[in-house]
Amino acid sequence: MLSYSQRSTLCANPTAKQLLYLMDSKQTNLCLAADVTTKSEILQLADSIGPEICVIKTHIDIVEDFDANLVAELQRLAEKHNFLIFEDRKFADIGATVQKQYQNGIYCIADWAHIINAHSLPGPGIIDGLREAGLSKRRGLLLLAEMSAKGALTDKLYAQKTLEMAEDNLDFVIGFVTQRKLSDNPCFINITPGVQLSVGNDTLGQQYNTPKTAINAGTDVIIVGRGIISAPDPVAEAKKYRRAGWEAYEKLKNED
Ligand code: S5P
Repeated sequence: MLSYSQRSTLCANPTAKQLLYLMDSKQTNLCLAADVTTKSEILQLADSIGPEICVIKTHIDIVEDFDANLVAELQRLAEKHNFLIFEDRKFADIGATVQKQYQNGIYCIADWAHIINAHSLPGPGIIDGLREAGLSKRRGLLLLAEMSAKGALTDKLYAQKTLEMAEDNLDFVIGFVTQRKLSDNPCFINITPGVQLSVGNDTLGQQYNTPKTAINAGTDVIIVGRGIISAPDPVAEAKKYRRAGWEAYEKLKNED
């Protein structure tokens, strides 16, 4: 099995390269889902948990007191702690519309998010629309191939077709939001939500696997939200997830 940094040298997309490289150098495959609704909470999480993560994932539209300063501060903390910013916007419209949603409006996502994601449902035009706004800024796109929620419509055929769309767009698509590894192409980064230290679910359809199960299914990055942010000591909890994710990766690498 290639290491993250070996894979990094093979990738053309600068964001994919940077992410795989930083995961190995920082020894973390943990992404924090910072699903909180105020500026101060996001920045506090980013500063305190920043040293443990490779990516912070935001839902910028849930922040009640959003302003441009939040983005500037988040970028500063990303530099300080060496992590990337992933805006989990889940674009899902025609190319012309998502392009505006990506670069315009209040959030101007293209200006600050290294990584965004999109549903493959609308077909390849969604990638073309996002690429026109993002590639010149050296951004990367993840396609949602499989969702973690119970009853999701993302079956095997859907995931396979999503993979084919990604293969046709290797310059901009850097991987997938998925529950497992979808392809042997070392440049595709598999990112998996629905992760907690014990298997379970929430009351609204979310389903959880452990870090070890996710990494053993071939994923590269584990996304953890409430498992960390709802814990009494989020920093201590983040360290646990970081260790669990990294140990599972090292074990797989050494078995090879
Ligand atoms: O299939 C998915 C895709 C995503 S990006 N399932 C998910 O849960 N997510 C996101 O991951 C979701 O929007 C949330 O921000 C995070 C999971 O949060 P948790 O609190 O359940 O760990």
